[in-house]
Amino acid sequence: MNLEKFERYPLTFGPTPIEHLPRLSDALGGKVQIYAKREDCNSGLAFGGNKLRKLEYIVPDAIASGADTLVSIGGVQSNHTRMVAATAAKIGMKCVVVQEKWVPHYDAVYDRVGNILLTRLMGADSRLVDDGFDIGIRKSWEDAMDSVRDAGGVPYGIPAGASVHKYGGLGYVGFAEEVKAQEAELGFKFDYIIVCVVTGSTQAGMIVGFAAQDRADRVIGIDASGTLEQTRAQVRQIVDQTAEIVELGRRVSDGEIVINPDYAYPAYGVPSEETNDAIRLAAKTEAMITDPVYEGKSMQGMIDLVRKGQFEDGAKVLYAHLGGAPALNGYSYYYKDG
Ligand code: 5PA
Repeated sequence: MNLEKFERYPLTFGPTPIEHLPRLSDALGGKVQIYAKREDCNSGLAFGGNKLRKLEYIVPDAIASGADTLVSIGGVQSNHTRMVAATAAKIGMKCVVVQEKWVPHYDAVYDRVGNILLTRLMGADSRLVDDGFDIGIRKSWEDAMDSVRDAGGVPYGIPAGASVHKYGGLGYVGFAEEVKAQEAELGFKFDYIIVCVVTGSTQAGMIVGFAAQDRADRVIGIDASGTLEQTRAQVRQIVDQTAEIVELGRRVSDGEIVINPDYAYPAYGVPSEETNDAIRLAAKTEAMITDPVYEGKSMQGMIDLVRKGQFEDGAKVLYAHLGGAPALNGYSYYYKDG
């Protein structure tokens, strides 16, 4: 496998810390030890998160293309569009982000606080549109690219979640290599890795990276999209494309792509009561803040799987915390009593 041959523009602090979560582990019976890899603390750019690892491999291509404007897309409270806006500010480009109505959630300040507030603050042209949830290539995004061209600019398109981009999977191949190096220092190996999945390139990159270590099936994706088949197909496609460009040297089998659909209810972007309880438990035991759209659902999934005895006694579980806490501000009513 060869990740080194790709140019990387640093946007993060470097390897992210792995933190033991003893109080959460105890609260769940103490038979499984839970750790978190803190991707949410990976950068000083606008609170960081998983998109920056991906964007580190995309920025060199954007600069080389001669573009002057990054164009991307997400929901109203998208973390990804916040990260694209941050990246554009940092590298001195303009930024247009389309923010679709992906979430049936109603809150008076939903489009004023959290991610979208930060996105605007960093100078991005944030365009609200009424289209609903879809992780694929969108007309609204293509329209935004055209509008930049019409104004004499040179756009560089980054799809939802930086996922179906030719280099979208590379960042999380690097994650797997980083975990391996950290395990050597820690003196033990993780038995399972838990990761939230929506547009797919985070898990897909991990699958390719861990496939090189023959343990891709230990990466358990917790779906938060609610559109399992589309997400699964997108993960499959990104796995194949990424495996090819990093020269993994073999095909990843379907059995190595593990996605659990049980926690995405009631809908993308809407937390269940169980999601909110998971968010509260992680906050109260470890001061680890998760959000109602993504990490709260993977936290819920991990908690439920531990409680159900899905992991053998003594197992070490690594929760990939991918960021996303700013969205909490758009959901304040759920948490008015904690
Ligand atoms: C997101 C995505 P993938 O999209 O790579 O599968 O990652 C899922 C995910 N956790 C997990 C957090 C905090 C995320 O932000 N967010 C999207 C966004 O627009 O913010 C791409 C959907």
